[in-house]
Amino acid sequence: MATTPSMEDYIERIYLLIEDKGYARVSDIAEALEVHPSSVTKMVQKLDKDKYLVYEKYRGFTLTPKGNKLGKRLVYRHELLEQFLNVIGVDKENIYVDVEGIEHHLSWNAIDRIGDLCQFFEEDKNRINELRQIQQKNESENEQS
Ligand SMILES: [Mn+2]
Repeated sequence: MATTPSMEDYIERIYLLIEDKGYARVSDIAEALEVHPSSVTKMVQKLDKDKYLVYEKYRGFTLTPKGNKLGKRLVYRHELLEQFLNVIGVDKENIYVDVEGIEHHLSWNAIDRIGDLCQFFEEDKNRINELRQIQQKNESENEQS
Protein backbone atom coordinates (compact mmCIF):
# COMPACT_ATOMS: atom_id res chain seq x y z
CA MET A 1 0.00 0.00 0.00
CA ALA A 2 1.46 3.32 -1.07
CA THR A 3 -0.12 5.47 1.62
CA THR A 4 -0.53 4.92 5.35
CA PRO A 5 -3.51 2.60 5.85
CA SER A 6 -6.50 4.21 7.52
CA MET A 7 -8.57 2.85 10.38
CA GLU A 8 -11.04 1.65 7.75
CA ASP A 9 -8.31 -0.26 5.91
CA TYR A 10 -7.47 -2.05 9.16
CA ILE A 11 -11.04 -3.02 9.94
CA GLU A 12 -11.62 -4.12 6.34
CA ARG A 13 -8.48 -6.27 6.39
CA ILE A 14 -9.16 -7.74 9.84
CA TYR A 15 -12.68 -8.64 8.70
CA LEU A 16 -11.29 -10.49 5.66
CA LEU A 17 -8.65 -12.30 7.74
CA ILE A 18 -11.27 -13.45 10.26
CA GLU A 19 -13.56 -14.57 7.45
CA ASP A 20 -10.66 -16.58 6.06
CA LYS A 21 -9.08 -18.04 9.22
CA GLY A 22 -11.33 -17.19 12.16
CA TYR A 23 -8.90 -14.74 13.73
CA ALA A 24 -6.33 -12.06 12.85
CA ARG A 25 -2.85 -11.78 14.32
CA VAL A 26 -0.64 -8.69 14.34
CA SER A 27 1.78 -10.40 11.94
CA ASP A 28 -1.02 -11.28 9.48
CA ILE A 29 -2.36 -7.73 9.52
CA ALA A 30 1.12 -6.24 9.11
CA GLU A 31 1.85 -8.48 6.15
CA ALA A 32 -1.51 -7.81 4.46
CA LEU A 33 -1.26 -4.03 4.84
CA GLU A 34 2.51 -3.90 4.22
CA VAL A 35 3.21 -2.00 7.43
CA HIS A 36 5.49 -2.51 10.42
CA PRO A 37 4.02 -4.66 13.23
CA SER A 38 4.46 -1.72 15.64
CA SER A 39 2.02 0.34 13.52
CA VAL A 40 -0.47 -2.51 13.74
CA THR A 41 -0.10 -2.69 17.51
CA LYS A 42 -0.76 1.02 17.80
CA MET A 43 -3.90 0.91 15.63
CA VAL A 44 -5.18 -2.24 17.28
CA GLN A 45 -4.96 -0.57 20.69
CA LYS A 46 -7.05 2.31 19.36
CA LEU A 47 -9.61 -0.05 17.80
CA ASP A 48 -9.79 -1.98 21.06
CA LYS A 49 -10.38 1.25 22.98
CA ASP A 50 -13.12 2.22 20.51
CA LYS A 51 -14.74 -1.24 20.96
CA TYR A 52 -14.23 -2.47 17.38
CA LEU A 53 -12.20 -5.52 18.38
CA VAL A 54 -11.12 -7.62 21.30
CA TYR A 55 -7.84 -9.36 21.96
CA GLU A 56 -8.09 -13.02 22.81
CA LYS A 57 -5.04 -14.66 24.31
CA TYR A 58 -3.40 -17.24 22.00
CA ARG A 59 -5.88 -16.54 19.19
CA GLY A 60 -5.33 -12.96 18.21
CA PHE A 61 -8.03 -10.43 17.46
CA THR A 62 -11.69 -10.88 16.82
CA LEU A 63 -14.16 -8.17 15.92
CA THR A 64 -16.93 -7.10 18.26
CA PRO A 65 -20.46 -6.96 16.78
CA LYS A 66 -19.81 -3.24 16.17
CA GLY A 67 -16.51 -4.00 14.38
CA ASN A 68 -18.03 -6.86 12.46
CA LYS A 69 -20.90 -4.72 11.22
CA LEU A 70 -18.52 -2.02 10.01
CA GLY A 71 -16.12 -4.57 8.48
CA LYS A 72 -18.92 -6.16 6.51
CA ARG A 73 -19.99 -2.76 5.17
CA LEU A 74 -16.42 -1.83 4.21
CA VAL A 75 -15.88 -5.10 2.34
CA TYR A 76 -19.22 -4.63 0.58
CA ARG A 77 -18.16 -1.10 -0.41
CA HIS A 78 -14.82 -2.31 -1.77
CA GLU A 79 -16.49 -5.06 -3.82
CA LEU A 80 -19.20 -2.73 -5.11
CA LEU A 81 -16.60 -0.19 -6.27
CA GLU A 82 -14.67 -2.94 -8.08
CA GLN A 83 -17.90 -3.96 -9.77
CA PHE A 84 -18.61 -0.32 -10.68
CA LEU A 85 -15.18 0.22 -12.26
CA ASN A 86 -15.62 -3.05 -14.18
CA VAL A 87 -19.03 -1.95 -15.43
CA ILE A 88 -17.76 1.40 -16.68
CA GLY A 89 -14.95 -0.40 -18.50
CA VAL A 90 -11.86 0.54 -16.48
CA ASP A 91 -8.84 -1.61 -17.41
CA LYS A 92 -8.56 -4.63 -15.07
CA GLU A 93 -5.01 -3.82 -14.00
CA ASN A 94 -6.10 -0.43 -12.61
CA ILE A 95 -9.13 -1.56 -10.65
CA TYR A 96 -7.69 -2.60 -7.29
CA VAL A 97 -5.46 0.45 -6.85
CA ASP A 98 -8.22 2.79 -8.04
CA VAL A 99 -10.67 1.34 -5.51
CA GLU A 100 -8.11 1.64 -2.70
CA GLY A 101 -7.69 5.29 -3.75
CA ILE A 102 -11.36 6.29 -3.74
CA GLU A 103 -13.15 4.04 -1.27
CA HIS A 104 -12.57 6.19 1.85
CA HIS A 105 -13.56 9.42 0.13
CA LEU A 106 -17.12 8.73 -0.94
CA SER A 107 -20.23 9.29 1.15
CA TRP A 108 -22.51 6.32 1.84
CA ASN A 109 -25.07 8.23 -0.19
CA ALA A 110 -22.74 8.10 -3.21
CA ILE A 111 -22.07 4.38 -2.55
CA ASP A 112 -25.81 3.63 -2.56
CA ARG A 113 -26.32 5.52 -5.84
CA ILE A 114 -23.38 3.64 -7.41
CA GLY A 115 -25.15 0.48 -6.25
CA ASP A 116 -28.25 1.59 -8.17
CA LEU A 117 -26.16 2.22 -11.27
CA CYS A 118 -24.56 -1.25 -11.10
CA GLN A 119 -28.03 -2.74 -10.70
CA PHE A 120 -29.23 -0.77 -13.73
CA PHE A 121 -26.48 -2.32 -15.85
CA GLU A 122 -26.88 -5.80 -14.32
CA GLU A 123 -30.59 -5.99 -15.01
CA ASP A 124 -30.27 -5.67 -18.77
CA LYS A 125 -27.04 -6.65 -20.50
CA ASN A 126 -28.01 -4.56 -23.55
CA ARG A 127 -27.22 -1.53 -21.40
CA ILE A 128 -23.62 -2.67 -21.00
CA ASN A 129 -23.40 -3.35 -24.72
CA GLU A 130 -24.64 0.16 -25.51
CA LEU A 131 -22.05 1.65 -23.16
CA ARG A 132 -19.33 -0.43 -24.80
CA GLN A 133 -20.43 0.82 -28.23
CA ILE A 134 -20.07 4.43 -27.08
CA GLN A 135 -16.64 3.61 -25.66
CA GLN A 136 -15.50 2.00 -28.89
CA LYS A 137 -16.76 4.98 -30.86
CA ASN A 138 -14.89 7.40 -28.55
CA GLU A 139 -11.73 5.33 -28.76
CA SER A 140 -11.73 5.20 -32.55
CA GLU A 141 -12.39 8.95 -32.69
CA ASN A 142 -9.45 9.55 -30.34
CA GLU A 143 -7.21 7.44 -32.54
CA GLN A 144 -8.13 9.53 -35.58
CA SER A 145 -7.49 12.93 -33.99
MN1 LIG B 1 -10.20 -1.76 0.25
